[in-house]
Amino acid sequence: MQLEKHQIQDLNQDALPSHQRKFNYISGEVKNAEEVVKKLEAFNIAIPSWALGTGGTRFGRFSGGGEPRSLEEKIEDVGLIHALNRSSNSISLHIPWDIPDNAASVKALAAQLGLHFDAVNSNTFQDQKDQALSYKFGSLHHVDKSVRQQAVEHNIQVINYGVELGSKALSVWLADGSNFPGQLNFRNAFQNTLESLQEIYTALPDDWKVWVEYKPYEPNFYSTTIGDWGQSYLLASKLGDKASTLVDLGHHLPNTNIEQIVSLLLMEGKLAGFHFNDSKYGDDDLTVGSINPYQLFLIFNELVEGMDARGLDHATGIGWMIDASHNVKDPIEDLLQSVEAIKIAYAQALLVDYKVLKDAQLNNDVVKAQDILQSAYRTDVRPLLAEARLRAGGVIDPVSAFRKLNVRGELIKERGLKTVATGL
Ligand code: RM4
Ligand code: MN
Ligand code: MN
Repeated sequence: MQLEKHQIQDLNQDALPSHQRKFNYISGEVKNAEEVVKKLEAFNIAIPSWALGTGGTRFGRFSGGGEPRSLEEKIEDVGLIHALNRSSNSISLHIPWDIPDNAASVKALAAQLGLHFDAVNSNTFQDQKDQALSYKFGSLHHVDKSVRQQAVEHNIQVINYGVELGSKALSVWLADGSNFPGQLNFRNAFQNTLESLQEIYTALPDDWKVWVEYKPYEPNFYSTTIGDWGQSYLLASKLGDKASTLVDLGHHLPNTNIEQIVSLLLMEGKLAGFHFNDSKYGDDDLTVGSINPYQLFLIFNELVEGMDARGLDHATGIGWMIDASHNVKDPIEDLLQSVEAIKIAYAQALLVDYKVLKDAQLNNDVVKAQDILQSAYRTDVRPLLAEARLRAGGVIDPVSAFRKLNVRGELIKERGLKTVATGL
């Protein structure tokens, strides 16, 4: 299914008068409205191929129907998201959940929908059919060299797929860890991981990067070999310039100050990018901004200030991606909400006057500093987002457009009610 231009225009026609009123109001209130709209237009967030179907937990999975049955259909779904919000112009593949057997035709389909391929992700946390050796006790950190070798080769194969698709980064997340004290020698596990990553690093093309993701627990519950940003940063530093640390918002213990981590990684030139989601307890993979939108804003506040300090382009300086799972929502609606939440936080951060904030900091004016941040956070920037979408050819209100156009109903007609997408 593809959306026609006239469908989008018709919907916008109805919503225009109300949008115009709100946009005029905020343009009068905010000094840099025009600049913010331009930046929002340029800002895109990659959609993960594994999040287009219904997610599940170890207790069950409740499919909603019309799920993509193939990589091609997943690309079409991202095409639909992008047609509505004009902010999701790339897809990130998880291999082997999605194997681009025919790279040329997959690439052509994506290009036709205005999409390209973001980072490719390897998977050594599950055993695949026909796999010689098991990852039950880990992959790149494994005590057995031949298991490590198998995992290294898988990562190199993923790079090769990515090269064919035009990706520029390999994202590595390892489930490697231990479930019980004494199971593992921490130093050896770390050293093995480093050596395996070094082999993968050597296989990277010149213009590629490797992103090292960390996570404190799950599936292992006593230790994870790349468990926090310090361990990831240590690996990335030892590997070299092409390696950096990927921050997944759900991969922190409760109350961790993620914005401070982000600020320092950025300062060191070692922030690869993000996996956006939200959580209450752990790696809950909930809709971005659904639980703690203020934290998301504070992260963007550090990002904007830190990226400007380093002269980085906001849209392309680091990787922006969603990593979420949808157990009870329509996956496309959930992703539209997530993209919206990310862009809201970004726009609010763009409202912060960093000169005035710096002044407040230098004068230890704590009250003023808090006020500057919270005033930006409490500004309703949604009309700025809608304006950016409108100018880029998208819809004023993506979720309501998705519903009015009965997109899910059409997808169910096309694909059936009982389809199951590969992924989380
Ligand atoms: C992990 C991690 C990875 C993701 C897998 C599916 O918790 O977030 O980034 O690829 O889940
Ligand atoms: Mn992740
Ligand atoms: Mn995760």
